[in-house]
Amino acid sequence: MRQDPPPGAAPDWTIPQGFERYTEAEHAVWRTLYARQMKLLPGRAVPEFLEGAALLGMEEGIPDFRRLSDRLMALTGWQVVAVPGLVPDDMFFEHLANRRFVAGNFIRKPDELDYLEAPDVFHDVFGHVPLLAHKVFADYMQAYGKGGLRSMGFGALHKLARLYWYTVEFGLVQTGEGLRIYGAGILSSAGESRFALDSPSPNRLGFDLMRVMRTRYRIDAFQQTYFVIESFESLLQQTLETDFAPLYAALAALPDLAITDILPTDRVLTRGSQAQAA
Ligand code: HBI
Ligand code: FE
Repeated sequence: MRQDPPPGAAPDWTIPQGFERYTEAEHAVWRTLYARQMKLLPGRAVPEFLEGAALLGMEEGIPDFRRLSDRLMALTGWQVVAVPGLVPDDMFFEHLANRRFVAGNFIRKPDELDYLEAPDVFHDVFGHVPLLAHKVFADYMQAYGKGGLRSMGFGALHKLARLYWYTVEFGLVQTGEGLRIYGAGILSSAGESRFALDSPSPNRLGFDLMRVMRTRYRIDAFQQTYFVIESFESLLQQTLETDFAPLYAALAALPDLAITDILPTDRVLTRGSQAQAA
């Protein structure tokens, strides 16, 4: 069954950003969140994220998606388009497959700076867009969108959604300087930016494609397990070179893994105490 877009939205679910309608108070919420994250993220975020944010210029207030898209188009051929909230999976993948990132145009209220509900413009744009200025990551996002469309033919969307969750939203990466954050769900959260790297509570495990697609996730609290990639190049290579069809067939016969399971085959960087989750 195909969901219809809400009134005022185009058939592809996009809406005008309405940049002119933002109030000074809404821009101020953005600046508060931006300043808070930029104090935390040097030395925590992957350098490519910080470079992307600087290149795109996001410090003055909620960015105008037209200006953002112009800059991004010149760098990696991506655009940012506004949507009213969550869009259906097939529409989401369709946009990614065409190098369009969908972003909510609304911003959280000043008294809910740590809110977790529907992704707002700060999560979507601050969290996700800087890495779209990086060529390899930008290609990974498009490959994910194409893979998403294919996964629907195998009834395997919920398995592939876990890959998005544990990479694009909550991924960590190994660098010469130590672990760094690249997942947008972490980068846009003050609490989780600290927790993901510093806390002894969560597991930190080496990334493995099959392993990740078997692992459930939670959306209502800090993660209890993070997966660590070696590089964006290796992540992209694994997704481009893998034929997912046999993986989906194998996954259908394997039980799901609980969020905190650790397998004998896992490369364990941190065996978490899970004290935070108790
Ligand atoms: N819609 N606006 C929006 N943002 C998302 O991140 C999103 C979505 N629709 C579906 C979706 N994500 C999922 O399919 C992915 O998490 C896999
Ligand atoms: Fe997100």
